[in-house]
Amino acid sequence: TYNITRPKGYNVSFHTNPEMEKHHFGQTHPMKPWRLTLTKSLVTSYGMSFAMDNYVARAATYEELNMFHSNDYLDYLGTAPAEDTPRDVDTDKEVKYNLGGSDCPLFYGLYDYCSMSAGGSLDAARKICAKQSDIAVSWGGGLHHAKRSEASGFCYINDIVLAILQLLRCFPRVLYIDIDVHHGDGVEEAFFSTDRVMTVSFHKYQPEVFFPGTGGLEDNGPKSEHNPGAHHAINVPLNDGITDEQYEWLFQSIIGQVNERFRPSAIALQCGADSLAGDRLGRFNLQVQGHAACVNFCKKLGIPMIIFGGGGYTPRNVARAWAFETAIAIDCQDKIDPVIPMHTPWRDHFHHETLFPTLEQILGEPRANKNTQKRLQDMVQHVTEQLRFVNF
Ligand code: ZLV
Ligand code: CA
Ligand code: ZN
Repeated sequence: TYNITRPKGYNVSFHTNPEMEKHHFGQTHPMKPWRLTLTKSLVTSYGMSFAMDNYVARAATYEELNMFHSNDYLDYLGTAPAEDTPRDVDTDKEVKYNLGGSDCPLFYGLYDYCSMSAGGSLDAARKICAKQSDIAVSWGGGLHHAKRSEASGFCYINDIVLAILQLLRCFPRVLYIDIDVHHGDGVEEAFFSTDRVMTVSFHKYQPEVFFPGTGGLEDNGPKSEHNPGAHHAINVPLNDGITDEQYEWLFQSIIGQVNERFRPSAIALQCGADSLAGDRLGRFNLQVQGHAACVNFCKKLGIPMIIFGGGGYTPRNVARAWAFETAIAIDCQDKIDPVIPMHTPWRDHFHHETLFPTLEQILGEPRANKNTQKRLQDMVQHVTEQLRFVNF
């Protein structure tokens, strides 16, 4: 029934590692690597795999992880537990590296999980650099909070930073865009002092209440004008309940301007799906269509791009969004039937049986929208003023 063909004039690559999906953060932890299995199930059932180059990426090596992360941190990460095996716990180090708490538990196979996530994103970056791919997809990546020597917010290894470092070997300027509901603090920090990477994060902002509490409108990079990174961090702090219509307007106004001033030669787009309505941790009212419109807008800029996953804690909605965004990447979004194919494995998980459930189906009663149009306009104005300082 589906006749999904390769996109005309460009090439899409899809980077996965099915071993990654088998890892567990623990019964009550919201991060479920299994959502990747559900995503792959939809992508395959719609026949999209025939339209892309599919790669099972090798795990990243220690040396590759070491391009961003410190030796002492990686060495401790490497001691992550084997189930029921006694090990030396160094409490001081666990505190220092933020490992073993409830956000970043030390679970069985942790090091493998991290190196596979990074392996997929690095593979994506290599294919973009080699011009073998124009849009490379790494749904197992997007772990934007990890720091050089510290785990944070379910993220241990910052695969995005590693992939961008790879892109910087062959492209003069990389634009990082982050539509996860959380602030992309780890990526922002890593490239804080360079004018070769501009970072733009859209997120819920309510310090002291919502993680990680950084990313205010006025936080635009180093305060010293002598630092090349000045004005190269853009933050779009939002309130609960933002709608598709507002988000699309904001995204297009901001990214449109950023593209004109910064002229990126490659894009890294983090597509955290916790910005969708009904997410277990998120607070927005975005539907798959509004989330995916961001991917479509970036695609139409015609610049080589890596698409990463990220957050997303209601697995059925994560899979819907990432499958539809894969369809946008291969330009078959108008060909696919919103009714989820009958032969889709785990089809009963999608209880509305459609790729696009209505807000009412997702939420019952939609969440109150606390974003005024005036505030959104002021934010666009602020970004316009920041970008006056940006000249490549
Ligand atoms: O989606 O967590 O609020 C990329 C991403 O951006 C916190 N963490 C931290 C700061 C001190 N705490 C509380 C500790 C929480 C313990 C475990 C949960 C368990 C069950 C349900 C929700 C949470 C939770 N944790 C909700 N928000 C947090 C954040 C971390 C959010 C990371 C987002 C990661 C993958
Ligand atoms: Ca974000
Ligand atoms: Zn998130």
